Amino acid sequence: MAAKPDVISGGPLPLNCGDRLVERFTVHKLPPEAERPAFFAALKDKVRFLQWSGSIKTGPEIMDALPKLELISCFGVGYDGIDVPAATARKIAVTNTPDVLNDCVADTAIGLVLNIMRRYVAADKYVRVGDWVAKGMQPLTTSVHHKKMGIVGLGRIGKTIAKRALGFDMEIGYFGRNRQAGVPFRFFDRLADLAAWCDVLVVITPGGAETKNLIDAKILEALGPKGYLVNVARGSVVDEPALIAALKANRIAGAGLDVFADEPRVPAELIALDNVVLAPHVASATVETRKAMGDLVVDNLICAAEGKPLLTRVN
Ligand code: NAP
Ligand code: 8YV
Repeated sequence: MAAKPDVISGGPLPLNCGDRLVERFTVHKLPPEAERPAFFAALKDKVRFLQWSGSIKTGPEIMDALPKLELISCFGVGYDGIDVPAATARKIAVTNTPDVLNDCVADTAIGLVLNIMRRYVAADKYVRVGDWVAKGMQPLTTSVHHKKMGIVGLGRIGKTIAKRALGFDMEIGYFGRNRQAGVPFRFFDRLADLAAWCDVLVVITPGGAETKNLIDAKILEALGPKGYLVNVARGSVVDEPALIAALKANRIAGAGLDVFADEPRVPAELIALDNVVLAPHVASATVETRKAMGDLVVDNLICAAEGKPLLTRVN
């Protein structure tokens, strides 16, 4: 029987996806940073594949340390940690896990919209700590239905969020670098105009240098004291200190956040605020979706090992 191809694993795969990997590959677990030069040197003549995460910072050093590298198979649709031009220049393919997570991420975005505008997390706490008895009714909240949702990045997930928002009779506008074909929603070519127009701004662009601090103090000012921000994209897309300042001064009404600038560390100032709802980067984190993502990571590796076309190549 032919030897199994070698793969470096950048982290555990969910559910039984790791078993599927081990069945077909000899798996080498990525060690802590300090041990990596020796680890890569020992494997440089045989490793062609990485089972990876798009958040692992992966530049030319790693690629050059593994000269036989053919594929970086990332878990997650976002791959902002990977230097894709450097990979392309070395004829290394990069794959991700698009589409299989659209529904879950959209569900989470809507969950955050509902939670921050209707204050359901606060309502739960209100009952538990006895405020209902002690103080009477919880203060009134803000309706979601028939409000205006601004979507920053109307891609695969953005369109899925829009579909759900239509179920709440919301009006939808969007911003991106391009007008999207075949959508009935209003396109804004200036992000500040979208922020000023909408009641809730939902951010779902890729991360990375191009979108860094796209949501800055000016955009938050345009969103205004009655506007809400929901970020399910990447922490880097929002200027976090500017967001904290705006929330503290009630210059925006509130924020629902699944992603942060320095995960898993969330600034204490943000945690202390009661006009935010926080989640630990769980938008795609269901058994069903994580299994589909893990399977896609393994399927891309199997395709590469068998010389077949990759399923979800990004370069
Ligand atoms: P996608 O289909 O590629 O959509 C991305 C959208 O962002 C496109 O509409 C694109 O439109 C827009 N965009 C790209 N660069 C932009 C820029 N510089 N300025 C403004 N708009 C820009 O990607 P997707 O599958 O929907 O995923 C989007 C992102 O969501 C991922 O990359 C990931 O970072 C994040 N995500 C987060 C979670 C989570 O757990 N919280 C889960 C999944 C995904 P134009 O090209 O027209 O600009
Ligand atoms: C994952 C994500 O939580 O797909 C993405 O881009 O951010 C999430 O689905 C993440 O990739 C897991 O590490």
